[in-house]
Amino acid sequence: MKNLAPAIFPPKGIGDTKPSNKAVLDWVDEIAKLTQPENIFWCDGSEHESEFLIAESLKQNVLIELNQKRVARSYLHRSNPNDVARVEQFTFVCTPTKQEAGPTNNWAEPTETYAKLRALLSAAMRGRTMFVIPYMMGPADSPLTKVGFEITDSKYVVLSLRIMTRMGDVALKRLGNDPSAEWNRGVHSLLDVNPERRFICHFPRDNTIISVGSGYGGNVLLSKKCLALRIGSYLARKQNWMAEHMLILGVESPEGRKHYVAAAFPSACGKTNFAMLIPPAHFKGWKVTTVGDDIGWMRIRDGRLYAVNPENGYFGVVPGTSYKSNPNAMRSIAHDTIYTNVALADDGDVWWEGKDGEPPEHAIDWRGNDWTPQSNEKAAHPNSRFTTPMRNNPVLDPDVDEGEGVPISAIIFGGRRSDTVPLVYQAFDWNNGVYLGATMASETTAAATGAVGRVRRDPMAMLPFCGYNIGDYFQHWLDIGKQLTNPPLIFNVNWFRKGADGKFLWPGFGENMRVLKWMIDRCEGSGGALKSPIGWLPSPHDLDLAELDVDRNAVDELLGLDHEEWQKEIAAHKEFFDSLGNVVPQELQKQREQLAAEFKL
Ligand code: OXD
Ligand code: MN
Repeated sequence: MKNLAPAIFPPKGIGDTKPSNKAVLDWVDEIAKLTQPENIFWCDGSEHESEFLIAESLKQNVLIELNQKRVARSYLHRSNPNDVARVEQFTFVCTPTKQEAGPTNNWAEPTETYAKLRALLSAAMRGRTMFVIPYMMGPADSPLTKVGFEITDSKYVVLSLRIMTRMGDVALKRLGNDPSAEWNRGVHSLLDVNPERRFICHFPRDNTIISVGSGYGGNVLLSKKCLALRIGSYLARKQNWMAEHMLILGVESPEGRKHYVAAAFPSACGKTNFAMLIPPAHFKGWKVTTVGDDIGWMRIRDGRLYAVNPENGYFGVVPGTSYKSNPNAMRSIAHDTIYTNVALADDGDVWWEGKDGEPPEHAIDWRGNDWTPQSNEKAAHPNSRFTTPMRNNPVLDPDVDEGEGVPISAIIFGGRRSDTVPLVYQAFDWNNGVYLGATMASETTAAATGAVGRVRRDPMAMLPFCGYNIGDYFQHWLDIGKQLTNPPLIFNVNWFRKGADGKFLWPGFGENMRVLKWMIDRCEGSGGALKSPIGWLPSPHDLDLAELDVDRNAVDELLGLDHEEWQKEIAAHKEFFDSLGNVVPQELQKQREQLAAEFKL
């Protein structure tokens, strides 16, 4: 079976950095007794350790060496073909009551689930190495920062977490020796990578995650979706902060005025591209910088929201990434990157659909089979990924390590919608913005297993990631709003609207700067807009469309509201709220009724 490599025995000085916190040591002891590994490897995230683990991974075929002249210090990993995306159907929130997990989560009773998982983990690491990884989410000195430990039997997880988190000594220092300090317990085992024994379980009350049977990043890099979002959102509500599925970017005018915006788009809807946007030539002197590409943690300070990116790297979708679509991502992944499930060209370079240049005449596809441009199969899996350090990003924001976070001027929601939803509009106020986020929808993508292209409601892009009752989550948003004296403006965008010919109406990518600029103008009180039933809409002349090759009719269509489409949309909002039972806050029901009245429903 792929990935199930035997134990490794490191030379002295590697794999022996034991934490001193007694609570951690007791827990590791307990998991080792249960899983019975051949040995325990205490990770410290050092260069030395990483070199050793890469060498072992190459020997055991967990990693494949790439042409180091083309992609320096970079490797390819192939996951089991049955294990290539997040599995929402096998993801559970295990709270004492089903009510606490709410209508959008799979719920499982904690005691029974612990017993089931303990049975699966019993002797699961026999003959293998158990790695203990200390990591930190957030800058070293941030009040938002959290410490986690992940136990895993996968070297791929160790090497990926070294990129994705601040790993090792920094985390141990942050935790200290207090056995009652808050830290997350994560246990991962590949087991036999069998979908029938694949469970991603969260125990928010215990700050614990157990993930078995998968090797795919979103299911096993427990720092990311599991801690930073599911457990994170649960802690955030309790502790009065916000854990959101949001990119964070900085945008600076030629005069040096800088704003930060946070944007929640569902998985594989262009968060990484937007966070690394390069303004078109017409916007000379404008700069966009990245704070984060996937997750934003925000807290209130002086009546404003301040955000940090808890992560240290990017786990991005590869297909479609090119020098045309996202030059900064291409530069980021040109070295020190782990690729998962892309194709391997005969010259040892990586290949994927949508990469610049001609496809290779022959390659090995993501499954390990021969591939040519004539093949019916894709060379790279549609959800193939790069894992790359954020320090590789040429436009990394200088304040990415700022513990206080960056002040957020605007929050943007958005999804993939072929119709109905205009290119951009602004909510009337915070509560109306919360309604807008709560009712957002998107066509599904390959980031999770299941049908692709189906419109589903994905509130705040958190449907798969909210670790508690979604009604309480909406209320938390409303409650945060009450504490803000200087709230961010809230917008909705849709880069994906199509015309009657089925083609995208908007060019997207760098041209999204035009929309971003209008949002910044609105933040500064200068941008024009018309009041519409759904919010403030720009008219074509409010957007800077100079030197853009999009015809006037397309712009009208992009900014237009179709009465019948919106009647259907509002009916779908009602259907969605009804499907949640009676958890939706009154304020949001009121917002919906007002909107329905506007459309004579
Ligand atoms: C991701 C996702 O990997 O949202 O970021 O699925
Ligand atoms: Mn994501």
